Amino acid sequence: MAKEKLRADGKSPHPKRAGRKNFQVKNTVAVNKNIMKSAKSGWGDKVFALIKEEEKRQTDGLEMIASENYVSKQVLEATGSVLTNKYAEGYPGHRYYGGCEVIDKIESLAIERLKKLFGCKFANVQPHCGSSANMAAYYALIKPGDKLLGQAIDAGGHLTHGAKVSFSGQIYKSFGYGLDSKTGFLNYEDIAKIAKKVKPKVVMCGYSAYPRSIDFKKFKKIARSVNAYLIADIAHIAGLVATGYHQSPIGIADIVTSTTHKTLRGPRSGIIMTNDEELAKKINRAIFPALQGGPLEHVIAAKAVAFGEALKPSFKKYIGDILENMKVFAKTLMSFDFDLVTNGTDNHLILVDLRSKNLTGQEFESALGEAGITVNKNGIPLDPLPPKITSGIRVGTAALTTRGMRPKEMQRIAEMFNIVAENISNKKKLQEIKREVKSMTKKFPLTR
Ligand code: DSN
Repeated sequence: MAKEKLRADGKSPHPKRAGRKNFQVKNTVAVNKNIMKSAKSGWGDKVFALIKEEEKRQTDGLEMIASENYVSKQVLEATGSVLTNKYAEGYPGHRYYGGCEVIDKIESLAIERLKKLFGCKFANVQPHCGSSANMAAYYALIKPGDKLLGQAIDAGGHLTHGAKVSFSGQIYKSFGYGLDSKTGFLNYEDIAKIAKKVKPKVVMCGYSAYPRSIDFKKFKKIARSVNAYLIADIAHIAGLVATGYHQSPIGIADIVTSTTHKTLRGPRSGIIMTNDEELAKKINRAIFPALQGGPLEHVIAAKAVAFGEALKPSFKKYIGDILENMKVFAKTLMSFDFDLVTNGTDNHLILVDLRSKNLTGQEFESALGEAGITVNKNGIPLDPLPPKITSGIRVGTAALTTRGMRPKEMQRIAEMFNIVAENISNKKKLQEIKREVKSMTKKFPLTR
């Protein structure tokens, strides 16, 4: 029975056993202990069968979404641990529930490691995600109706930086700055002019789809010139900042927010940092009790593990490898006449402008998907097409670098992109590439 192949609905394919449940969850501790083991054990739960299916998808394909990565086994285990059972509203030493003595040690460890990693004085590790980190940063600094200036979403900004469909564009009076229409780079003089006109209370910098470095000092000057606070959202470049491959906003921006699952290679979550003690208190109150209830201590434990991994010298090498891989990938793609926004990249991602290839982002994302390569369609600056179609794609190298892929593979993958672009409707060719992708990924297993 244990070895019997299961259907996705968790029922046995054996006709006599088909109606029966394959297992009963006797205790949740056993379930949480090792979810991947459970998925493989043949217990038959429908969810575990689907998790297994997703694991296979992640293993067999080339993951090139710039905001994704593969976490270590230890991060995965902490995320799936018994800590999910515990309520711990409050902060270490000041909880509203009993039995938090171990949880306190775990959360304190996460805070200490995070402070060491980024060299900051105060850190909050409770935000459930990047959006809640940004929400708490605003809550700590401004009131509903105050003015917020962030990068427009169609210029690479994030929803929470003031987009009208987000709370940030509805609760606050939001204004957007764009990119230089000729170069695609940030134009600090233009941003300063907009800030002078708008007079925001908060300037937000840091982006989801910007392939170049950010000068936080210039942003600070702009913010201070209009008496505004500066928030830096380093969600994408956190790993680069932590290892010195990108200027750090710590000590420059008033508040720094981030996710932990992109180049930082931790669990799906958020963090907030500052060097200002008064702001730190406001941030803590914003997260709890204002915006969140019980912290996800299993995820906080996984963050502590990931921060520990990021403090090791091998993580610095890893980030260097991501950047080298991206340089090679971008150069090879350009040799096939793909246009890149800003003509290149300083970080882990590129934005490909597909107009010269006569393709939309949607078409290329879908064809690459058929070939086993996952990317996301992405608007380019001043994109004439709507967000569901777009004229571009965003591509990153963080996840493939985690698998151990290096410039040789990057070159071949860029060639595959070209083959897919030239054979967009040729199903046979796309299947051929998919087979090649599968054999390439076999050489770079996920369990490390
Ligand atoms: N949605 C994320 C990204 O893909 O960049 C940003 O939070």
